Amino acid sequence: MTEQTLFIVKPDGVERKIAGKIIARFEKKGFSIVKLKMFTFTKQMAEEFYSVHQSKPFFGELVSFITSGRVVAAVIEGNNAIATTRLMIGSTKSFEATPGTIRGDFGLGISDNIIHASDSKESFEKEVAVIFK
Ligand code: 3AN
Repeated sequence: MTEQTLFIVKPDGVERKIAGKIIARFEKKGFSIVKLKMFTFTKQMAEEFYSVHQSKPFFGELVSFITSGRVVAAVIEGNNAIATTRLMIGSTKSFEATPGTIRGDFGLGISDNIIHASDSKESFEKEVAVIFK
């Protein structure tokens, strides 16, 4: 089933100059890049993007981290894109993420966990509207 999803290399990934390596993993897997953009989140965009987490204790930290530097956002397309991309990024807590996943290979953080990816078709549609409007 061909579908699209969105991922974002977070400020820590861009700062560490691994955005290219991360994009290359998705290309190597067979996904096509449909849209690609480097930008810095405004506070307003970040609050909208992460609105499902508004009531969580880490919401402030989330917004402050994602707005802290440039990010690279991509829309990619391919078979089973949403679930496969979630497998490729690994668990939220990078220090627990399986080696071989992006978080498992590149980091140890939670807020600074290198990459975001949409977790459902509904999230994708909402997120793409915030970033590529
Ligand atoms: P994922 O990015 O794996 O889908 P979510 O949706 O549970 O994870 O959380 C969204 C983002 O919130 C994560 N990428 C992470 O940066 C941050 N986050 C999640 N849990 C925590 C936590 N306990 N402390 C700080 N930040 C967190």
